[in-house]
Amino acid sequence: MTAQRRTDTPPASIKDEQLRAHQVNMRAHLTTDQGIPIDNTDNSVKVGERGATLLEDFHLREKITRFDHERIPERVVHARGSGAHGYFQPYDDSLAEYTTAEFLTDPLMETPIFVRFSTVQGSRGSPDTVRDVRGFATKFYTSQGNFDLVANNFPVFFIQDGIKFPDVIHAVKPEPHNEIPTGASAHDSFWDFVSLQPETMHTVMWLMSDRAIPRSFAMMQGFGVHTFRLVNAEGHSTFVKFHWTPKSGVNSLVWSEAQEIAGHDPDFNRRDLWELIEAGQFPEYEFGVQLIPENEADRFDFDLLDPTKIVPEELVPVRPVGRMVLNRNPDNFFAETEQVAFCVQNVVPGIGFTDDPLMQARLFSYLDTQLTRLGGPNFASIPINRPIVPVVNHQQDGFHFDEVPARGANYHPNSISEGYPKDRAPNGYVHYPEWEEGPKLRKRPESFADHYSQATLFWNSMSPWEKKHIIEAYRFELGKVSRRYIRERVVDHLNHVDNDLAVAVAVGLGITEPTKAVDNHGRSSPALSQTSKRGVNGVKGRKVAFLVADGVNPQSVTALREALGREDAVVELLAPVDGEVAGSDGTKLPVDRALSTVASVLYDAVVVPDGADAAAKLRSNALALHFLAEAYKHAKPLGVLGTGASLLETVHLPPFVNGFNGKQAAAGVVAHGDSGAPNDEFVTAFVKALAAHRFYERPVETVVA
Ligand code: HDE
Repeated sequence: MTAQRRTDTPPASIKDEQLRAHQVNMRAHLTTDQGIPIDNTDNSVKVGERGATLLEDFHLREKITRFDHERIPERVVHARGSGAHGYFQPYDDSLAEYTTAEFLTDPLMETPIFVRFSTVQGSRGSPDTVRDVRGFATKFYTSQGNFDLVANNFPVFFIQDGIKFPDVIHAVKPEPHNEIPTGASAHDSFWDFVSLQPETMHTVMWLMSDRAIPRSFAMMQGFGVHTFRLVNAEGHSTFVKFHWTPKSGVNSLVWSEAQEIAGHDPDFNRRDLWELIEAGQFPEYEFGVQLIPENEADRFDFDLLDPTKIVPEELVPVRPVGRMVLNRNPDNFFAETEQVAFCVQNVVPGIGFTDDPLMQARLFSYLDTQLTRLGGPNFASIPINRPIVPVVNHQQDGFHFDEVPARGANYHPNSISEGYPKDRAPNGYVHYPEWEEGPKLRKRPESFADHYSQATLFWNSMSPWEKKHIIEAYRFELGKVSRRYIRERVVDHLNHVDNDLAVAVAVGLGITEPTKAVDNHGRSSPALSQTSKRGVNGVKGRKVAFLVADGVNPQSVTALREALGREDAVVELLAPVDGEVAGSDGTKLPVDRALSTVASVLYDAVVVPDGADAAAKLRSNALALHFLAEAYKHAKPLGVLGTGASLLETVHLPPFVNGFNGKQAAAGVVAHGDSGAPNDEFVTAFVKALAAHRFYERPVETVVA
């Protein structure tokens, strides 16, 4: 049973209506691009039935030509992405003190948005679940024009100055001689760059953490990274950091699982986003700001203009100011998700830039890249990119110009059109008049020199399981690096972050353990740990596999399935073969999928219902046993009912080797000893375990799966 499909259609926004005006009614007869009705699209025009094809066949030529030119260049980074429509709404008008941006200050205003999530390194067809940064770009179609918040799911970036962007991207992308690897940073050139550019250290810690393998786009944070400005009606500026926090908690996969998913379902995150929205389980994110008065910018031991630094939440709390809901899937991937063009320079009155040198380079790059990618300067009038407010100016002509400007002057000032269109719009955009003076220099500031303290802060803030995963990730990535001296240089840098970390990585790589180079400063920021952000807001959209076979006790299936459905979780019955299984009382239960077509890595939890005959059949089915053991290894909640518990013994899961008696349950293993329908206590405990997501404290080292 899948979760209830959406029956209510979200109300159309102005943006939806604008897009609908471009929709094509396909319930008609075929025509050519010129609108000429087509008689037959299955055969080309030939001389006789078997003779030469004629050049005059304009339909053949047009059809083939259009096909030949279907591809546009993929994005140079963030090529693989998934989009969704939705809306943003501020909670109240409290930001009016800081900004004139209407969409942030009018609580009655629902601003239409389009979001595109992405990976960075891989090409358009690469798998979703690779270890990588995730893009989280939002286009707000505001009453004052488009605001694009082109964010990532990490709050920091690899480099401090945009001039290093081509270098870091060349280093991480597939190597130029053989175009290997796809969707991975585990190769020599990336780590060579990292080892020579220590400003990468902080962001690389995030990359080695589970943040780089999110369970769902609906379960990851988003960060504007740079310090922006909010500017109020008096022209006063306040520094601001932008945050998205998912309402479903921040949850991740584990690495071996992520790798397997890449084979079983390369579209895992894309499918999940699509299905959540189709089922009406709309992903939601809270929008938050960290506000820093300009005169307090110097109170930190880092530079606010340095994009490799966070402002710890303990120093400046994140103030929740609004929420975003994703409630509509695109109608067409190419028209919307592929052609959407985010540009960092798209800001509205009330929002401004700073001198962050990474941001400054981005202000150039995004518009520039669209010129090639979308074939010229008119990309802003592609339907998905159009603002919802009128666009009036003297920009004209060029490839794909699709406006028909009214007759009159095409310059400013003019008198023949009575001066229209006019400048000096009320609340027209004014660049913040920051006072600047100094010599022209190609130089990094001294205040950007500390590359280790915040990497250490991140490390210190991790829970034991997060630290373990980080060590394993470094061992994996550097283990794929063939040049030993690169491995050694990275470990040397890690030794400046934390000696325990460096030693643990060195041991895994079989290289000399470094002796302590510096003292760990001992500071931490609890908000950085995923443990502070997991398991909130129930189990909406979580997928639970029920392993069933002939002889299953239907009572033990139905009650739990209904209870989980009420919580908006998705339940699927998996059996050795497709079709249906016969319950112990003769009831037929439809099977959702045959075990051979799925894998445990595609589910969040596993239930083995009661039923002696079913349990016996599953105990002799390697796919079922592997499914259960693997889910256990990946720290997932397991529910076992009555005789279903016998499967745990068969796969020799550590706490059960001496026989399972219903009381020895390990963390996240919820057992119901009796046959028959599970009681409320079991259901509550299982839902709670599902919401908690994973039980990393479980001993899994000896689990063979
Ligand atoms: Fe980007 N980035 N970037 N980036 N970026 C692009 O623009 C660039 C950076 C981010 O879903 C490109 O339209 C430079 C930080 C996202 O369409 C390109 C620098 C952050 C997306 C580009 C950065 C991002 C992009 C490629 C350093 C997080 C995908 C295609 C100076 C705050 C947007 C395109 C989408 C895409 C340049 C660094 C986020 C080439 C030069 C920092 C989410 O213009």
